[in-house]
Amino acid sequence: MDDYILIEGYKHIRYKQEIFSESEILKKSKDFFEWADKRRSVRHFSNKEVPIEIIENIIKTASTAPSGANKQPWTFCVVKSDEIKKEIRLAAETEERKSYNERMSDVWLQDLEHLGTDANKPFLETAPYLIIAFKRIFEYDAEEKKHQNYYVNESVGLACGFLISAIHNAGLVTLTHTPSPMRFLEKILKRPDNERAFLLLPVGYQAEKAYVPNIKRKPLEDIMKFY
Ligand code: IYR
Repeated sequence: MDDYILIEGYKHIRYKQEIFSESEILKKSKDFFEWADKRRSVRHFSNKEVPIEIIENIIKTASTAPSGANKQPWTFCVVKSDEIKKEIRLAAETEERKSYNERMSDVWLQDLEHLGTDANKPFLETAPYLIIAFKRIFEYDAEEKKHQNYYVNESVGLACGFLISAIHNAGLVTLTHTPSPMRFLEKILKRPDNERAFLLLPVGYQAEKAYVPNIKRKPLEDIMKFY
């Protein structure tokens, strides 16, 4: 009977989240943190195949993120084709070389030094998949009329966060790659004019021997202020 109500004439269905005891919640929140804290941005990939169903599940998870007016303003392009990966790598490295050699300031380059990044992006060809997240800045209706989306950057940023967690949960690795400018991705993947490249994430197994920089997360007292 009471499994739905009407608000402004719109159906609202009953929602019931599982409830745990306080001690269970304490344990779950701690366990989840410790699991999340194991995630690292990894640049050394294995070329081992990953079934597409796993990528589909990861993308479905990303799409559970909240979004402005529930517009879900994202498209995730999945690249498996070796030819397209090569094309993306060449274009990304061309932009990156310009960035590292001319566009980035000395301070910026210094800030990146300890991470060991440079303009070479072999992972764009090694990883079995590249996922390119596009933000949809507006939508076309059936009459080709444009309708705006809301909080697009926040929404797609959240979806990418969910995506990264889903990748970590599956035991796979990724990194957030942002070749700048990224317009070449729209051209290579022939995306419609309402889409802008947002983030590029290679996905796969880590290389047998993968290395990550020895960096630390900020302590709680630096990131949390209690009032
Ligand atoms: N987009 C470049 C440079 C780069 C910038 C930042 I800020 C990083 O945290 C890491 C890299 C690249 O992908 O190499």
